[in-house]
Order: sequence, then C-alpha cells, then structure tokens
Amino acid sequence: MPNVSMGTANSGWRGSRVVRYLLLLVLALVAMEYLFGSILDASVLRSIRHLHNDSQSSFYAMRFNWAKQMTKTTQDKNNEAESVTVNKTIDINIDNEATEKDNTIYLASRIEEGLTNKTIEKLISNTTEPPLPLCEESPSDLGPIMANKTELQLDYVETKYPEVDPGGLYAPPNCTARHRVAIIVPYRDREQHLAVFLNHIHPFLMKQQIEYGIFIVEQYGNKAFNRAKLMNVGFVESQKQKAGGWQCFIFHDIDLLPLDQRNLYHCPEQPRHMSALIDKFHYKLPYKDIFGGVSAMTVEQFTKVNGFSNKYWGWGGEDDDMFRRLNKMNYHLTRYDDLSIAKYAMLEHKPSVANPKRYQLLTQTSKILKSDGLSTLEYKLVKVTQHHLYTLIVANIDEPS
Ligand code: BGN
Repeated sequence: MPNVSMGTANSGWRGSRVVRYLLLLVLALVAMEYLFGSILDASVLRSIRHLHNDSQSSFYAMRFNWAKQMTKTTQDKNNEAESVTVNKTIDINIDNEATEKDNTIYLASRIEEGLTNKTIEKLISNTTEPPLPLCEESPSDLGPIMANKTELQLDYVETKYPEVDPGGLYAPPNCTARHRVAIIVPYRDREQHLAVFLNHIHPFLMKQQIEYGIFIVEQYGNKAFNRAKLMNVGFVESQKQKAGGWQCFIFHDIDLLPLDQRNLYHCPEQPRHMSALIDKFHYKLPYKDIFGGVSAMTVEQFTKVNGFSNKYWGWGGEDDDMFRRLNKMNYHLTRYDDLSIAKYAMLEHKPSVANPKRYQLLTQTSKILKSDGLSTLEYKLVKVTQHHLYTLIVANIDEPS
C-alpha cells in the first residue's frame, strides 16, 4: 500500500514535471514565434517595401503609357491633347504625394490606390463622354439677312461675341464642325471697314456651324497695295497658326458683307466665286469669268495653282490672273445655281489706284505660273497679334518676289 501510495506520489510528481516541461516548451515556442515571427514579418515587409519603391517609377510609367494608348485609340486629336495634359497633371501629383508619404507602406499603397482611381475616373470621364454629333451640312434656319453699314467703333465691336475665341477663332460648341475654314482678308488703313466687317461676319459664320478663323493681313509700308501677295502671306501664316491646318480658304475683301446665310463658307469640289451679286453693281454679275471680291479654294486647289501671282501692285487684274491659273490647272470656276444666295453689300470707299501693268501681266499668266506665286513668295513678317475677333498679320511685302 505505502508502495502503492508512494508509487502514486512518484507518478504524480513525474506527471507534474512533464506538465511543467510542456508548459516551458509552449512558452519557449510562443517566445520564438513572437521573436522570429516578427523578424520574419518585418523582413518580408521590408522586402515588399523595397520592391514597391524600386518598381514604383516603372510601374507608373507603364500605367500612364497604357492610359495614353487607351486615349489614342478612343479619342480624336483634341481630346488626346486634353488627356495627355490630364496625365501630366497626375504625374506631378504622383511625385509630390509619393515623396511626402514615402515612409509608410500603408500610405504609399493608399496613394497608389487613390491614383489608380483618379486615373480610371479620368479615363472613364474621357472615354464615356459621347463624341459630339457632326454639325449639319447646311443648318435649316438659314436665310437672307440685312447688313448694317453704319460706322462702328472697333473697340466696341471687340467687346461683342464672347463665344469667339482670341484670334477670331470659333468652333461650334454643340457639334463637330465639318469644315475648317480660314477667312483671309487683305487690309490697309480701313479701320472703319474692319469694325463693320467683323460685326457682320462673326454672327454670319457662327450660324453656319463651321470652324473658322479670321485673318486680317495688313500690308506694311506705303508701296502700292498688293491684294494677291497679301492673300499668299495670309495663306502661309494662317496655316502656321492652326494645328492640323485649315482645309478651306475664303479670300475676302473687307468691304463686302454677305446678305444670305445660305451662302455657305465651305469649299466645294471646284473653286467657287462667292460674291456674284453686289449691290454696288445693281446685283448683276459684271462678267462671266469674274473671280474677285470673295472666292473659295481648298488647300489643294490653291497650292496646285501656286497661289496668287505676287506681281500685281495696285488695283485690278489679280483675280483674273487666278481665274487663268485655275483653268490652266484644269479647274473650273463655280457659283451657286441660285445666284440670289450670292448677294453682297459693299461698303463705301475712295476708288483705289489701278495697276497700269495689269493687262500686260495677264498675257503671261500661264507661262510664268510656276515661277510666280507661293513658290517665290518673299516677305518680312512684322508681327502677328491675336485680337479678340481677329488675328492680325502685319507683313512687309515690298520685296519684288
Ligand atoms: C475688273 C478687274 C477685276 C475686278 C473687277 C470688278 C481688271 C483686268 C483688266 C482686264 N480686272 O475689270 O480685277 O475684280 O473688275 O471690280 O482690271
């Protein structure tokens, strides 16, 4: 019995030792787990953070390249420019936020998350905005209008038409224009006409839902006026001002005001004489081949004929020369079938000094076409300034090109 009890006491002591060992082992394991576990965690985290930092720049670069790719395939040129700007802004934000909060992995990942959302939001707002519908070829509510020839102050007119962008540029806000048209206006000493012209032409053109720009090309100095050479300068300089270039050119005298909005300022397949019926000529076409006043030509037509001649100093003949150039290059002059659409009012002015050499010059047009025009154009650009309702191009064209 004592043995038994002894035995019981011994085995009880042995049992409690085992329990103690077990407890110690558990404690040791817990301590090891605590120690090594946190070391492991910390090193894993460190390596993650390292990875994150090392790959951060290339990661963003990839993402934003992708963003650019996305926009390239889904947006037109204008939107593309906009989205590139958006991406640039985001790039700047990345740098700022990343340097400020680089010390905590948590915050870094939050920034990344936030930027991802921002980028996606931008992309979604860019890509899901439905593209504007094409403007109508000829809006339905166009018709005859009156011309107000009363004197106006240029400063006053410049306060009007807030829809027009600086430089006299306009694009319809609610539809995508079908036509990109530069209106080229040769000019010298006619501020009165300029005010009345701008006051009339802007509402007229906006109504037609075209994208356009008004370029006033001023001859510098006192040499005889050279309308044709100024047109060439206007063509070259206005093209420099427009990303992607203008497709259609309307060469426009400053003293002519269109009287019917159905006279569309587009370029048809063949060159078009626009100002067929002028009040000063009792709304009668002076002669069949007249191409003066207001005329429309595409970039292709104008460059094929080498632009206007540069040789017509003084009034008259340069438009007849253009008519001959067009014929020589197998184009033919067109007008509206319904000529009443092509009515214009002319502003009063002193008669200009005629060019006595014009008859002689007209005899050589087809011979010298290739060596007289855009290919030989020489001028000194004095200045280009953007006013609210027009871009002013001042050029010294005195060189006898
Ligand atoms: C013509 C002029 C044109 C002018 C129209 C209308 C000439 C060349 C002589 C044959 N042509 O007489 O330049 O646009 O009148 O004014 O002078």
